[in-house]
Amino acid sequence: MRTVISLRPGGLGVFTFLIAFALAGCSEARTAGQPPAPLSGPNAYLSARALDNIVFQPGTVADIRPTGKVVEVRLEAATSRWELAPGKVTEAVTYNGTVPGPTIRATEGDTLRVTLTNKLRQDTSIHWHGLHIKNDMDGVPPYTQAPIRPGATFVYEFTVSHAGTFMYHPHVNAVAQIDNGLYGVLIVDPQQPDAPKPAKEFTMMLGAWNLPSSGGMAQQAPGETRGSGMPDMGGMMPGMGAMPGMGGGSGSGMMMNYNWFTINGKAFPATGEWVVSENDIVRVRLINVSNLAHPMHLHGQDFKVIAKDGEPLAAGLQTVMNTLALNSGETYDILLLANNPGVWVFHCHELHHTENDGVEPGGLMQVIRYQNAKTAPAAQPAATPRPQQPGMPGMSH
Ligand SMILES: [Cu+2]
Repeated sequence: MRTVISLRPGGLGVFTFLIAFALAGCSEARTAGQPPAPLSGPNAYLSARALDNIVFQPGTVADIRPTGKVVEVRLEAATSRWELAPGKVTEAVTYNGTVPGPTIRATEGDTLRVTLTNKLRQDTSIHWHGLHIKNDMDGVPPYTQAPIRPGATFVYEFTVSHAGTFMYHPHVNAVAQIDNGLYGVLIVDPQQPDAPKPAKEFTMMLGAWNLPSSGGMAQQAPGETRGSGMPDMGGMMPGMGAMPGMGGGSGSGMMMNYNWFTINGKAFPATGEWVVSENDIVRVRLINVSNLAHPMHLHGQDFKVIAKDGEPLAAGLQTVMNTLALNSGETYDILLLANNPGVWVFHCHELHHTENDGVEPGGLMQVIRYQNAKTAPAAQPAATPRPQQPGMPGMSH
């Protein structure tokens, strides 16, 4: 049978439309992965469609084979003093003395060999969150291995399964160990480069801490049940009682009284600034290791979500948005196109998470500064004290 294409006027219209559509699709396929034509002019930032031209094409190969290359890492779990923000130092639990621990970066198919020495006074392990690995390397005592005892060393060795944004963390007394800083970023690169190649890449690992309060609760809402609302709880905060190296509580009685929130181990303003240039394509890897959800909101421009839990999203699922909620244990990769010069913030929109122990601004707030962009002049001191607003909803006093 032959297929007859009607050339009646109406049919022609549809046919032409289909051809145009197909050509548009081809043209998109040809340019996919290429940097977009730079937008120019003072109003370039007004285009809501600027990200449409950027289609992420992952470089991960379909048939991943071992590369024969070995990536060797030595980790030491120990308690260390760690500064979350200027003047705020805590006794943290760390890999190699920092929060997060060292970023481990390998290529899919590499052998990753990690030697972990446990300098804590309690058991630990490492779980490779998101990787497809052999069961005995998954780090979950007592099922896949015996717990790593204080003073002991354990070697994890496995073939890195696939590209993406992942993390590593203990799977023993996990609340106490993770909430006090024991975690790290694991980035696996594809065997062929992703496209487009970003001009800048940043990683944002979100953590929450349950620390003795200094009583700052100026912004605390009624009904909030954080430790800062109960001053006499300070001395018995589990952040201390369950601290490895300080007696080794189980952590099971820990309350969800998180009062410090960190990006890569630092609370604003210690989060620093990301500097970008106009028309940069910027890739951000977001990782939520905390026990809370964080709706991360970007000012001034949108971003495109390109991967979830390490898995690249198909072109049609790469969604443009400005607020991305990360649940506990999730990772996302996003691309943004820097087309709106200025100084912008990328912050958690659960606004208690942009406080340091109840005081704003703090916590999960990242400044993105376009090169040479200026910060607004500092405010003048108020001429008169602000009036009390005792009945104001949402205020604690
Ligand atoms: Cu949050």
